[in-house]
Amino acid sequence: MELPPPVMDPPPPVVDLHPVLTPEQLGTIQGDIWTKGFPKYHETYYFFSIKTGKASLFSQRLKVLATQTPPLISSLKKARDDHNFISMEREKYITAEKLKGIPKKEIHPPTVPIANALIAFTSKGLKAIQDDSPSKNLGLLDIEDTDPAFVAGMSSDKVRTTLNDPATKKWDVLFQSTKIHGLLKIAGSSPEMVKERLMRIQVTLKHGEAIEDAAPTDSQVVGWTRPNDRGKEHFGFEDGISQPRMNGIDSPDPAPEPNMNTAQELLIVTDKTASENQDVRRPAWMQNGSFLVFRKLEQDVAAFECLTKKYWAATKCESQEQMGAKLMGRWQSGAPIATFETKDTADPGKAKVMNNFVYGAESPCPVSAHIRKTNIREKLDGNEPDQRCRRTRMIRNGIPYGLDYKGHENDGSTRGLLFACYQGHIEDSFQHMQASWSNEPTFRNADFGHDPIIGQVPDSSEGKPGKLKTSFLGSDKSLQTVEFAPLVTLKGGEYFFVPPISALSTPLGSDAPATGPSTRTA
Ligand code: N7H
Repeated sequence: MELPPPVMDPPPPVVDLHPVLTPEQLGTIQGDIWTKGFPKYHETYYFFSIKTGKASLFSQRLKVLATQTPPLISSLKKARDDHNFISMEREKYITAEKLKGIPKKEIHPPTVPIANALIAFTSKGLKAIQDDSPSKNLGLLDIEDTDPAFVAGMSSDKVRTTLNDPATKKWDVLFQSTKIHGLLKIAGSSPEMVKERLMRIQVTLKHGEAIEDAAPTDSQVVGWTRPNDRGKEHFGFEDGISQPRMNGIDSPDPAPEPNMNTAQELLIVTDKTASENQDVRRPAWMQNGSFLVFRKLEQDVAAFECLTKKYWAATKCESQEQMGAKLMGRWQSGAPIATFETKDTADPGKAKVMNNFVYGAESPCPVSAHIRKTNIREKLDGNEPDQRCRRTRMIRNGIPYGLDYKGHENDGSTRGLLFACYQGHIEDSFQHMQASWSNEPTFRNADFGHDPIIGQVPDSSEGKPGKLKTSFLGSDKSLQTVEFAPLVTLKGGEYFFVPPISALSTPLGSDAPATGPSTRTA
């Protein structure tokens, strides 16, 4: 007798209980503060200064910028609509080409011309606006206790010491400037689209009259998605796979706990307290804004390749690629080593969406690997509760800069990542991740050492650059350790606040003073 098919339990529904982003929030939160961020092939960061004595004029121009139609500063809604439009246009093009009998491989949809912009301020920039307009009350005193790192700035001794950052004299001249008040982050489909959008915003903000370049040298930093390896950063790995998801704009993450479904207050400033610090005090206008950490991180690709080439056999890895994957936690395709232990998968498309894994005592992913140091993906016993891990959540929307490395050790070029991440609280997120996890050799296990990709160590007492020490298990489960000079070097950066678009009109912006009747006589 044939048995009836077994009755299977339906899969448990994916529940995301976090509050949904409202239409008002989609219209006022700036559009890069999202997993997908601005669609882009090219991106320019322009750092500006509000001219001394010109903050009132700047505020007036800011209001003009905020209220222009069509908007020059993009909201989340605009970024989402752009992504949808691009997908639709691609689909339309592919369908039309297929109907003409063109094989799929030969179909290359044209790039949709698009540009988007974000504006952000340093604490010095907010202070400049406040000081010049006594009638404004930005409530900045309130944030000194809650957001001390933002108020101090990335170049302050306190922040640099916390992060083991190099001395500012080793930074690019632009970031040694003490006059960085604001940032325009412009992303687009082509350098021309980006340039045009930047110029229009500079004209609106009266460049030369109300604002000026933050440094006497070039005040722009330019990045692009690598033409031959779109999506991959310079060490050759697919980036931007694992990102937090917000209810109301992303589909829920079906992965088991701890998954990437993330409460709004961890990524944007809301009226909720996300911090352990219960006494969070921020003025109401900051709600729906987010803190942006920008770091220009130079990557020594020759050193990375040399390290894995020299040591993979000695450290009992199966291949040079496997050693790289042990350092990163993912193979170059993006496939996690937690799931694919011995070799990369032939299906990188599948691997790309494969964020559905957790670690455990037997995981093949070393606890020192970059992605395991920066996202623990397991409930921790001891003193780091799961909630602590969640509070480090950040949206990463960086872009590579510099020419591709072609295998000549001293090729005279520099390259790296323009790292940008958004979060609701810098101390809980970026700072905790970098200082207490990646730089901390005893986190989570004293045997495994530093994060080999972004770990930073202070110089020795004789002023010599420090070395990273990182360990992983070889194929025979023996502990293997490598020691090397850091592969990534900070060339400068800054902390910014990205206000909601509504705050650009009030209180940061203001109306032009009413002009009285003309006194001019004919
Ligand atoms: Fe990292 N890389 O391209 O090699 N990073 N990162 N990162 N990073 C990740 O999973 C890289 C940096 C995080 O949820 C991947 O999306 C490089 C800083 C976090 O599983 C790759 C640099 C900080 C994750 C890289 C750099 C972080 C992550 C895998 C510097 C924060 C998600 C792709 C030059 C302090 C972890 C992915 C998760 C993933 C690279 C910097 C954080 C390939 C080259 C400074 C949270």
